Amino acid sequence: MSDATSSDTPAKRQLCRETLRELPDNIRLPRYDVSRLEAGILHFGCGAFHRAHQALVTQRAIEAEGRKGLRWGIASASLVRTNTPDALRPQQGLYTLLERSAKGNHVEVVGSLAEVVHAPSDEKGMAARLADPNTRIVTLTITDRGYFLDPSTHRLNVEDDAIKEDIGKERPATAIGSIVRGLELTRKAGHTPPVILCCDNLTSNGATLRQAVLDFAALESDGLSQWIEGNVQFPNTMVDRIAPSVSEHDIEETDRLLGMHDAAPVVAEPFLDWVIEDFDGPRPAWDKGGAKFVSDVEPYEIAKLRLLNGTHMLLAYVGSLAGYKTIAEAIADPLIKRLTERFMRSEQGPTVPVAHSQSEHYIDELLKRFENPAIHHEVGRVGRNGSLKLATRLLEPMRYNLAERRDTPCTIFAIAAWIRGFSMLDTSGTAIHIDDPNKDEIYRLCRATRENPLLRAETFLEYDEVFGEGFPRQEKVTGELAQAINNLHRYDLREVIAATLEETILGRRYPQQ
Ligand code: CS2
Repeated sequence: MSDATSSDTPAKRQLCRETLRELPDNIRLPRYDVSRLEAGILHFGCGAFHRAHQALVTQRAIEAEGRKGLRWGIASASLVRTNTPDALRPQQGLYTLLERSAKGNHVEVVGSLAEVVHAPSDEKGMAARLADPNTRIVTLTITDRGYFLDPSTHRLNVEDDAIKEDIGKERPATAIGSIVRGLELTRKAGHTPPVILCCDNLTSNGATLRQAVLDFAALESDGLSQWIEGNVQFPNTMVDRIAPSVSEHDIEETDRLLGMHDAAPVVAEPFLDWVIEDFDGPRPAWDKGGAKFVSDVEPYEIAKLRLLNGTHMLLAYVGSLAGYKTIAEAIADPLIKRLTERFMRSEQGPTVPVAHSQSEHYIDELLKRFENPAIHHEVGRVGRNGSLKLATRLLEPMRYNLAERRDTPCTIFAIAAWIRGFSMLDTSGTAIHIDDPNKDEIYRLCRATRENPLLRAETFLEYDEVFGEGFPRQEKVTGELAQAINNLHRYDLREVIAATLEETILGRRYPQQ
């Protein structure tokens, strides 16, 4: 930048405030003075999803309000790693968003990050930032893993070491601990607390976060927990935009499009949706940027979690067994597409509390979104942390279907495919790496039940932390899961998918007659 270099080779120009005006005309720029933004929002989790979704909607909101909008800049924090702050700081928080579709790219520079924070080394600290009266809204995208919830009860896992470590700490490391500490400071100072918006794919995400915060606060002081209960709003939200991880190729392409370097671009599909439960208090004009404020988020949330995220799990596990690298590659396989459609229309669809025509329309739209060939959404990434995601996305709808006496062969198949991944060996005979906080226990269950599909099905279904307590018609579920596990071990994947679709039995029947 200004002090760039005195060496012979001039430094490559880099995206920052000073170089904004040099960008080609076809790049959409922030339509406000980015140097005058103030942080009114504190964000936990400065990842690709946040930057492709909330930061863009906030950019639109700031633009819609003119000068008044400048108070809604975001102080966006990475909670552990320094890569994103390191990449974004030299760019004063500016970065490129590439919206990709088969038709081409829409390229936009986003400027709504007023500050980029690395929480552990931040001088102020997250709690003090939360308690700052200028912080009117706190948002979170920390993935399921960041909440330390028991997956079957959705309550804070108070036995987790990260949570135990944070109790009573002045500068907690977890988001939940920092929120509680920040609210404690707010209460002491007598300020109005900020509204806290969870933007992760959890069931009733606001209510779930609220309960986790109350659970943490109660470990420290009942008074604080009661004060939070009576004074802090945690609206529910539904967030939706597919944002794959960024590759070297994406960075090179962005540099080519900009004619200068951007160390931290993000990629997303054109689709964007954000539904927020209405709350009291000031907020950016997010509704001008594509968000909706509604009185009840639940129908949107259930439809999204089951039809989008649940189907993503099926595609990720079946796709990876088939050797595909991305969701788009997996669904381009006609057999997998048939399985996916059956799963969406006959199993997940009927469990969603919206009109049939609406859910069919959503399914049609989703199939096109999954097929977007310009989005390289890796199956390994989509499938990670499955043990935390199964309950909401597959098991709850399956329970509902079983109670309604509706069969769920595709759901059972997806669960069997997830389990199968943990017993796959690489060429050196080692279990393949799967990113999951419970992976050691899952590998252990696989080793303990080797060669015995029925025992494996029973053992997994008894793994309460993941599967919860029993299913309606448990014996039927056990038999079908054993069958699917057996088939995936013994037969060619395509044969197994075809048998699932045709509802035929391959090999021996479980439980044995
Ligand atoms: C995906 C989501 O990785 C996953 O769990 O299902 O990240 C999904 O892409 C987003 O929720 C789309 O809105």
